[in-house]
Amino acid sequence: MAIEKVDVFVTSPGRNFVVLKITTTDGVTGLGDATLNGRELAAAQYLKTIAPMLIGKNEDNIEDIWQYLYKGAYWKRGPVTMAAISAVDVALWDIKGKKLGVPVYDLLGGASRTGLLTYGHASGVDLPSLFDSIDSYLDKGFKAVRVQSALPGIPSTYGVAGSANAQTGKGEKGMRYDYEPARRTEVPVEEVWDARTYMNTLPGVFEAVRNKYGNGIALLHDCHHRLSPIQAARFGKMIEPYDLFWMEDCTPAEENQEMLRVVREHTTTPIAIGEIINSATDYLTLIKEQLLDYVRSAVTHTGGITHMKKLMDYASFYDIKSGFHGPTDVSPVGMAANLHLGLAIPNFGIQEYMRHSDETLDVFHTSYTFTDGMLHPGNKPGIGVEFDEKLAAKFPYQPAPLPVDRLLDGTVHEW
Ligand code: EZ4
Ligand code: CO
Repeated sequence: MAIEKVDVFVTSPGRNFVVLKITTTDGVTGLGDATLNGRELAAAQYLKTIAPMLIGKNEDNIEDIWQYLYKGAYWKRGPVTMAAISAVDVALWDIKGKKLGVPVYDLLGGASRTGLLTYGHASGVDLPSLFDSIDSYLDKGFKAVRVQSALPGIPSTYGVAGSANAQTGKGEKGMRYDYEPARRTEVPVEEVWDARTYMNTLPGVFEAVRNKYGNGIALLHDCHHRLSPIQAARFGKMIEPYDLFWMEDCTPAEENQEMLRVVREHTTTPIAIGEIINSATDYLTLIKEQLLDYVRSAVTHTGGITHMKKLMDYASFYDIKSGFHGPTDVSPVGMAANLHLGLAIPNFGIQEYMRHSDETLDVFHTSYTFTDGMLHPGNKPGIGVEFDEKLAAKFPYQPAPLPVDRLLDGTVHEW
C-alpha cells in the first residue's frame, strides 16, 4: 500500500495535455491533469521534480500528501505549483475510488442532483453566423449558451470562431472556437482590443439574441479580463435588461480583488470570476465581501478536488455557486474531476463544456455523459477516465502559446 511509480506524459492529440499517472504497489493506477495552456512544459517539469518525493508514500492519505506538497514546497500557490498539486490530488482520488469500487462523487458525499446544467460556446462574426451557432447548441440540447461576438473593424476577437481562426484559414462558419491547434507557433499571435468598440457592440448583440430566442435560455458572456472596473460597472448595468446568467472575468480581479467592489456597487448582472485564480486563499476577499456569484476555477488549476471542496464549502455559506472552467485545455481527466465535484457539492451552479476533439477522445476514454443539456460523470469507480499511453506517444508536444493583446496604440493589454 504505497505509491510505486509516477509517470508524466505530455501529449498533443489535437492540443497539448499534461497527464500524470500514479501506480501503487497493488497495481492500482490513478490519473491527473496538469495541463497549463501555453506553459505545459513548466507544469510537466514540476511534476517530474516532485515525483521522487511521492514514491513510498501511502496513497490513502490524500490530505497529508496535499499538505506535504503545498506547505512542504515552501513556495506556495502559483499556477504551475497548483496545477501540479491538482494532478497528484485527482490521481489519488481516482485511486481511492478504484480501490473502494465507487465513483469519486460518492466519496465526496454522494450525488446532490441528477445531472449538471452545462453551457456551450456560441459565437459569430455577425448576427446570422451567431444565430447559426446558437441554433447548433440548442439542437444538441443545450439549455445555456455563452455568446461571444466579433467587433466591427477589429480583425480577431477572443472567443469568436470565424475571427479566431481567420488568420490561419481554418475557420469554419458557425463552428466552435478553439485557440489551439489553430495557432501552433513558438511566438504568440498578437491581437487588437478596443473597449469602446466592444461596449458599443455587445449590448445590441444581446438584445438581438433575446429578441430572437426569448427569455427561456440562459445566456452567458466572457469579458475575458478586458474592462477597467468602471467600464465593467457600466457594462454590467447596460446589459441588465438582457438578463445574463453571468458576465465572466469582467475586470482582472486575480491580482486586486478590491477592483470588483466598484462593479458590484453598480450592477445586478451576476459576476463569475476566477479561471486564472489558482488558490482558494485568493478568493477569500471575494467571498467574504460577496463580490462574485460564481467561482470559475477549474479543479485542475486550483489544487485539485481537496482544495476546491474546501473553497466551495466556504462559498456555500454565502450562497456563491460553482461555474468551473471547462475549456478544451482542461483535459478529459480534469473535466471528469470537475464533474465529480460538481455533482456532490450543494452549491453547484453551471458547468462549462467544450466537447474535446475526436483525436483527443481517442486518447482519453471518458465515461461522462451529455443528455438534454446536462452532464453526468458516470458511475465507474474512480474518476472514470482511461488514458491510451501508446496512442498518446504518437502525438508529440507542439508549442502553442495563447495570443497576446494590444490596444489600438500598441499598449499590451490583458488577453
Ligand atoms: O481563455 O481556456 O471561459 N473560458 C475561457 C477560455 C480560456 C482558455 C485559456 O486557456 O476564458 O477560453
Ligand atoms: Co473565461
